[in-house]
Parts: sequence; structure tokens; C-alpha cells
Amino acid sequence: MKTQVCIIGGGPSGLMLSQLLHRKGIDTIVLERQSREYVLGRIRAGVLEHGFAALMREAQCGERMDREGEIHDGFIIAHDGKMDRVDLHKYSGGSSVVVYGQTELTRDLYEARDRMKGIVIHNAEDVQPHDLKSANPYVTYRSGDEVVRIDCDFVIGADGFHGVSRKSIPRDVLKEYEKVYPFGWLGVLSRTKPVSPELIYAKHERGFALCSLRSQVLSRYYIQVPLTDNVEDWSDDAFWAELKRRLPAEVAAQLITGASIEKSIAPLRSFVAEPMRYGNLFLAGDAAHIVPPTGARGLNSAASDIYYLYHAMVAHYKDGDSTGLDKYSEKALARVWKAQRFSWWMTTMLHTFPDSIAYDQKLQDTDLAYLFSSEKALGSLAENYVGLPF
Ligand code: FAS
Ligand code: PHB
Repeated sequence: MKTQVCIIGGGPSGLMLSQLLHRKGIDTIVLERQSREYVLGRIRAGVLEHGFAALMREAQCGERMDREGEIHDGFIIAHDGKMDRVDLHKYSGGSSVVVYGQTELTRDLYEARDRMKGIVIHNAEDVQPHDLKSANPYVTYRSGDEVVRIDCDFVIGADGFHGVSRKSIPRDVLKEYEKVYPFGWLGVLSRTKPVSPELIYAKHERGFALCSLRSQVLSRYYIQVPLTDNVEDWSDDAFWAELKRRLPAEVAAQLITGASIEKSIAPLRSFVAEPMRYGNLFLAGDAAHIVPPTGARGLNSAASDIYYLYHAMVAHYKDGDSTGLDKYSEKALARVWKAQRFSWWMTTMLHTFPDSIAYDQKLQDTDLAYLFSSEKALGSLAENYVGLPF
């Protein structure tokens, strides 16, 4: 098989790039290790920056997002028994975020690929990129007993943190930065009315909690748990009881509980791999970087990678201009690191750290006190949360 751009990974990053390039007449093939059902069964991000939403619209995939997604102009930080609102619209100069589940946008992207007869190959086993430093790279994968070869101009590694692409960069070239947090998030999805119309990030001595949503009939909640916890340790009742303990009393009293339709623990880590290019391999999304979900930057950091790659590939194929490709890694990493900083800051400010000393806790309290005493501090939070410019 032959294509112009071979994309490893059929998550939001790979699908979005495939859809955008196809619309510009650039051929792609997407290789996805799992089935479509498996990919769509993963519950992940819920908040989209306006930049991501704009990309969905440009990819002709934004219609359901605009119909079913919710525009949010602010969120609440609950701390010390009170609730302070972050007015995103006011402090970001009029911007906002869209609350729309990653599962749904991935479904929209798959359906758009189908409509355009895009090539997405599921259950692709043993995917392996080859000759990345040559002008003729190729990718092989196994389908049953058959090994298939795809010749291409470029390979995109959009295969997430556990993918094969990053590992195809030689150890003496790749530099990895990692920070592992001493806790995880236990998340529950329930068919219940959300407790609040806006997200509530709760800082509490028992641990962090987050009240989010997917729609007015589908709620998403999280509580910080020790890394030693297993999801089997947490009954639904135990989860709801602990969540209530961490929320302000008036919110806890309003909480509508119900059976979990998804329950999982995600460890929190900050990770960046540099460079994001090796020869004709370009890394994008979780393949290159991971953030703790506290700042809702994970999926949104993938969006700017895709935006830069999309414009760079179009300039290369349409104008013979490879400047964008040559500058991709440097440009993408500049924004990735700003998302890393913001996610680290939100996580550090709002979580309880098992080894923290009294001085650290005073700094956390002071961070919050300063935030809500300064319009400039709120402006900094708001511009990061709605999404820094691409
Ligand atoms: P993905 O991991 O989504 O997709 C990569 C795809 O590549 C997968 O479908 C995988 O099956 C495939 N793949 C892997 N190896 C392969 C191989 N060798 N060959 C072929 N295919 C291969 N972000 C937020 O903003 N908010 C959140 O609340 C949030 N919660 C999260 C919870 C969890 C448990 C996880 C893991 C992530 C969460 N994230 C969250 C971040 C998440 O949304 C990612 O940023 C987002 O999925 C990134 O998309 P991709 O880069 O496409 O990577
Ligand atoms: C979610 O709805 O899953 C969500 C929202 C905001 C975050 C993290 C997760 O910061």
C-alpha cells in the first residue's frame, strides 16, 4: 500500500489530522491497534478549548458538538468551606470552553472519516515504522498472518503514551522529562443530573474532588485517591460518601447519586518527550506529552500539535514549503510546556500531598488567596484554561 501520510493511532489526534489533511486532498492511512468499539469505550476528557472546537468545525465535524456541547463561561473553586467562581469570559477577554466528551468527539471524527471514505484500519497488530531517516519511510503491520507494508512520505506518531512511535526514536536522540504524582484520580460516570451547572474543583484536606459533566443527564465526578488504591476497593456507595465529604455542605446536599456506568483510576503524571520529530516521524498528542487532568489540558495540547502539523503538511504539499515541518517540534513544544506548567500549577494548588510540610500547605492557601485577590492572576488562569493561542 502507498499513501502520503501514514498515521499510527486512531484516537482524537490521529483522526483529526487525517480528516483535516484529507479535506485538503492529502492522502492518509490511519492504523489503529484496537477495535473502534474499544476506542469509543474509553472515557477521557470533557473540556475543549475554543481552539479545539474551532478545529472540529474546520474538519467539518463540529455540528453535533455545537448542538449538544455546552458553552461554559466559568467554573468554581471550592476551598476552605467557600466557593469562588473563576469568570473565564470576563478574565479571558470574552472566551469560553466547550464541555463535550472526548468519546463523542472521537465518534464524530470516525463518522466523518467514514463519510469521506477515509482509510482507518482497526485491529492493526505489531505496527512498526521503518527507515524514518530516509526519504522513503514505511510502516508495517500484521493483519492475521499477513504482514502489510505501507510506503509513505511521512509517519505521524499519534499512538498515545504506550504507543510504538516514541520508542522508535533512538535513546541517544530522545530526551524524556517526567514527574509522577503520589496519587491518582478515581473517576465515575453516572446517568444522573449534574450537581452544578458549572464545574467545581474542590480543594479539601481529605483530598481533591471534581464535579464535571457530559450533559444534563450524564455526570462525571472524580476524587483524588492514593496510588495504592484499586478501583475494586471502591463501591459506588463508598465513592459517593467520600465525594460528599470533600464538597461544601450545600453542594453535597444537592448531589444526586446513582450507579456508576464507568469507574476507573487514572494515575497522574507530567511527561514530555523531546524532540517531537525524528527524520520523517512526527509525534503528536499523548505520544509526546501527558499532563495531570487538573487543568483539562491533555486533549487540548494534542489539538495544537495537530493544528501545527496540518498547516505544515499543507504548506509542504501545496507550496513546496517545508518550514512548518522543520519548525514543528520547537513550535509544538513551546505550547506543550506552557500546558505542562499550568497543569502542574493547578495540581499543586488543589491536591493534598502525602509528604507536604506545613509550609507547603501555607503556600497552597496563599496561592488561592492571591488568585482571588488579583484580576491579573485570574486573567492568567483564564487565558490558560480557555487555551493559549496556537
Ligand atoms: P490516545 O491515547 O487517545 O490515542 C492513541 C491511539 O493509538 C489509541 O486509540 C491506541 O489504541 C492507539 N495505539 C496505541 N499504540 C498503538 C500501536 N502500536 N499501533 C496502533 N495504534 C496504537 N485529558 C483531558 O483533557 N481531561 C481529562 O479528564 C482526561 N482524562 C484522561 C483519563 C485517562 C485514563 C487517560 C489515559 C487520559 C486522559 N486525558 C484527559 C488525556 C486524554 O484525553 C488524551 O490527551 C487524549 O486521549 C490524547 O489523544 P491522542 O493523542 O489521540 O492519544
Ligand atoms: C472531565 O469532565 O472529565 C474533566 C473536566 C475537567 C478537568 C478534568 C476532567 O480538569
